[in-house]
Amino acid sequence: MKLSNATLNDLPATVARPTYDRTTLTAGIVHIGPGAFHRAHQAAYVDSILGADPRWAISAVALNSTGVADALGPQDGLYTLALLDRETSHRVIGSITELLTAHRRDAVLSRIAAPTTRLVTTTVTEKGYHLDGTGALDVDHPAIVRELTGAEPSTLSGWLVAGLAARRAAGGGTITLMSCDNLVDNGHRFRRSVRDLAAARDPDLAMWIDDHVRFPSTMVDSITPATDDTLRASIRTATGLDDAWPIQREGFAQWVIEDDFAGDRPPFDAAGVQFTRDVRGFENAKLRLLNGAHSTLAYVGLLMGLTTVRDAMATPPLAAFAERLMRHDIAPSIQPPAEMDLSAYIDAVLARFANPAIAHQLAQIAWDGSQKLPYRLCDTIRDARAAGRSVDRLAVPIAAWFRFLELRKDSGEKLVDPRAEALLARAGEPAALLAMRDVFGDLGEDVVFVAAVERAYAALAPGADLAAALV
Ligand code: CS2
Repeated sequence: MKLSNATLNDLPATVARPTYDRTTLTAGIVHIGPGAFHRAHQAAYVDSILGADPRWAISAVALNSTGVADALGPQDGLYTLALLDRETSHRVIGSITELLTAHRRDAVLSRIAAPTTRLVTTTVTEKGYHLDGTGALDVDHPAIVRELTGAEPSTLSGWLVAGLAARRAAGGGTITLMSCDNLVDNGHRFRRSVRDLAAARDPDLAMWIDDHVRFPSTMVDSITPATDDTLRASIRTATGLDDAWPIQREGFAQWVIEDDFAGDRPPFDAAGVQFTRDVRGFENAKLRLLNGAHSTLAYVGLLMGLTTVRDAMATPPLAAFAERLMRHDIAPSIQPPAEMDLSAYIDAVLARFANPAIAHQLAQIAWDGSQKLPYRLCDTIRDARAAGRSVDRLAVPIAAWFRFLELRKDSGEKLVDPRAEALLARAGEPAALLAMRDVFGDLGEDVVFVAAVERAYAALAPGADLAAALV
């Protein structure tokens, strides 16, 4: 039997399920990019508030594939979320009430235009915003070039410009657009990607956006390993039902949102979301400490032949290196919000990484290094240089990334990165990689940093004692 509205009551009592009447829901949120992270994180928060306010259900829009719609459509949008903690618990999430794809252009645009829609959220990963190294819309990107000449929407910015134009024409009123991706100042960056395209295509629309659209920044956090066969099998055992696409994540989740909405906002506070005027301290702590250390474990761990974050944390020289990096090299660059104790935050992140219930693939974290490292490590390195601190340790994950690129080049295994071609062409040449301004900006001209990377790169040579490089 398949999970669906009709079989919800067949679930065992141990599995939590929607306590609200799904037939009374209206879609107040359009979410673009309903991948695993969205379904693990935001959709679960929404599921928690729909009993109190049924106006915030989610219309999920997948721009690049039909996989989610194909899997969840026959299940009425329902799916199971496994929370991997000391004990695993299961919860069926009911907040997605509509599944759209790019094939249904008019339905997507009308959903963005509808007055009942008051929030558009996105998880399209760093590369989905098509920004250049300065944070403006990348007008040289081929997909953006096509959109500038009036082609049908294909990028996030293109869809939103078309959707907001439809909203303006329909008198749909003010709306909030909220990025839930791991970018510094994600609200500001999201605004650039949408507004720059609108300004080039239709200056009146750009002015309408200034008056009607807010772009709050957010910090999102929950470790979400990709769905695998082990999960599928355990879900069948726990629920007694077939679920075409269950999701897993750690028990911990955090969501901090800048309180800058156009009109009313979902009552997320009741579900543990923090609204704040200043989200920057939270974003920096999370991106630099958690994601920066994650990428470090990924690249160094893969060089050491390890597979998961859990294994990396069980490898003393690497776990100790990640901790030193966080405490001595990254933490000094962060001004935490008053309520945050950075040392306790680091302890908690390290404990989460070591969670024995989670097999989080290092190879998954290693994807898209060219898009992630600028936020995760390069900003920290820039701050350390400006403050006169050593960057020797911070150079190690960068050098490990360079060695990882060589591994991929030599093995022929696919390098998952939108800049794969340029990266593979430069693999083996640290100076050429450091000259990529879209990744390193002016850091590539900083002789102290370049020398530190070259030393770390030599220490991480194939066959070298890698533990010795982790000082
Ligand atoms: C990870 C993140 O895949 C990655 O690059 O670092 O997805 C990380 O698990 C999340 O940001 C945690 O909130």
